[in-house]
Amino acid sequence: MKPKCFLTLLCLICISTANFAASPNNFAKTEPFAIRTMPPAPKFTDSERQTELANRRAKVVAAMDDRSALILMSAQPKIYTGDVDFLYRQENNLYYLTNLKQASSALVLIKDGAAAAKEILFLPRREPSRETWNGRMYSPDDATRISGVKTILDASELDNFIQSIKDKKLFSSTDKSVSASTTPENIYLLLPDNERDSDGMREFPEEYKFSKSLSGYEIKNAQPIFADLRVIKSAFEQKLLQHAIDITIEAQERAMATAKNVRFEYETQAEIEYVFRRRNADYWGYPSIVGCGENGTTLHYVESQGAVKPTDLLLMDVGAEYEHLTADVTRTFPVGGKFSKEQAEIYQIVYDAQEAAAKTIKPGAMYYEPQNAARRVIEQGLAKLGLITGVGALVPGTEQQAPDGKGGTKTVGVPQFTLWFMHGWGHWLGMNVHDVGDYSKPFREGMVTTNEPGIYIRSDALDYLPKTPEAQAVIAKIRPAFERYKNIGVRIEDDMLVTKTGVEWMTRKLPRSISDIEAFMASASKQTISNKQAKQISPRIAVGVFDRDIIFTDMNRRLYNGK
Ligand SMILES: [Mn+2]
Repeated sequence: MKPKCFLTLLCLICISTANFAASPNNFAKTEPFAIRTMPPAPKFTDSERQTELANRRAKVVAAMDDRSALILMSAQPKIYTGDVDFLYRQENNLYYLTNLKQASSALVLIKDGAAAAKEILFLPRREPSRETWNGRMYSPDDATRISGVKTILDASELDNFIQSIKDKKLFSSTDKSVSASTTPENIYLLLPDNERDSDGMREFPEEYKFSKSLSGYEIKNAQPIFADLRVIKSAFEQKLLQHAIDITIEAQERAMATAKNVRFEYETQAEIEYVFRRRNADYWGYPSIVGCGENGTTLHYVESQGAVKPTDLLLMDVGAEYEHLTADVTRTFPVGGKFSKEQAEIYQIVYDAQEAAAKTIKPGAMYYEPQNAARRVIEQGLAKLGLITGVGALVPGTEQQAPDGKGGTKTVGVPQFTLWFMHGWGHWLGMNVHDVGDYSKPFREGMVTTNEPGIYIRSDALDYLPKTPEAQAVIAKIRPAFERYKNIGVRIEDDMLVTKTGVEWMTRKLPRSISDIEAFMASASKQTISNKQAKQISPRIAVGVFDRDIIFTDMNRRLYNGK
């Protein structure tokens, strides 16, 4: 080690030791500031995976009524354009119970009073013509080895099964090898469960149509069963999710370190998604948000066409997806390596809000507790900077009288702080970026939530306030601060695992405090970007995806199948 390097390192250690006292999750305690190659993917044996999946299926069955059947259909391919599809993604709950990515498949669980439920997997038969075009399909043995489901029927039997349900007859496969001993009374399907999907056409149109074609059954929505299970992450899932988060941390660090050489946002997006692909993520869990300067004030900005300027903050809200589990991590950092006074003032409020929220999370606490803690800190901070007229101040014109619970009335309305912090504090994280789970139940060990306060000083925000004297008076009061902080957008988002006693920051390795970010930028931007790969690379079980019979002409069929 050269003396100069050693001095630099010593300085960094001093900085990091000082920071550590203030921030228990400081990443610099044990590691130098550099872009790290994160650990390799977790590995599971066939038996570990089968046991995990069998446990999940057993829990689903335990939650079902007796004499009922659950039918899970694979996701439909989604059209990108013409005969080109988007990348295929399996329906989450089918994947949750089988880890199978094959299209045109279905899983049926039948609970008929017997000790063990019947599990039937309907799987399309391997076909040389299809494999030639789209790659290898699972054999029944592959499917059993991956999922642990032992009864595999050809997907063509699914029609018979559906017909037997419609006719209320006992199901028997064509070769009589599989048959049901009873007919179910209730059918569980994935059905719409919120106001954004009231006609069922957003996510589960086939299931919804099927449910309408059945009579004489009680049709039950399987979603609450899955939501209750998926909201708690097993040790197996925690390892996979941690890997998705680790890939995302590596990507964020690379993006921060390369920012000084970047001219446009799409280049930073490319640095991030390069790491996703290189670390064999499935994909992103949601389109990458990379916004510089005022673009950072648009919550879901995905165009990435703006210039990256050294005097601006760059906001990156990105998440790699690995084995159907997605990270969701936001960092906002100064492109030039140093926060300006105004940027730092806004950033510190958001940071403090995050810290305050995290301290309230523990088993038994309610979701509104961190939400309220974060809001309180942000409201106080905005009042101090003069961006709102005071704590508790309302947007003029939104005031209403509401019962105060003591026989009188009180004034309620839209709080002024929501001009600058207009989204929720966090959400469940898992197979969906905004994952399933009931927000009205207390925190339990194994839940994973994001912690993502933000402040966005949008340049047109004041234009939409009412043109009343009251509103104009508020605008006049906050305008000087508004002019000072205009176009600054800051979000900090971390992924938090609820533990027995509190919370674990799954994203703790990624620099987050102002001093850590500045030290990281100073150190990592001098580094040559390493293309060192993790020691262990992790290719995964491949499966060809097909559904488009349009390309399988008669000639193909005769060529490959001889008929
Ligand atoms: Mn989020």
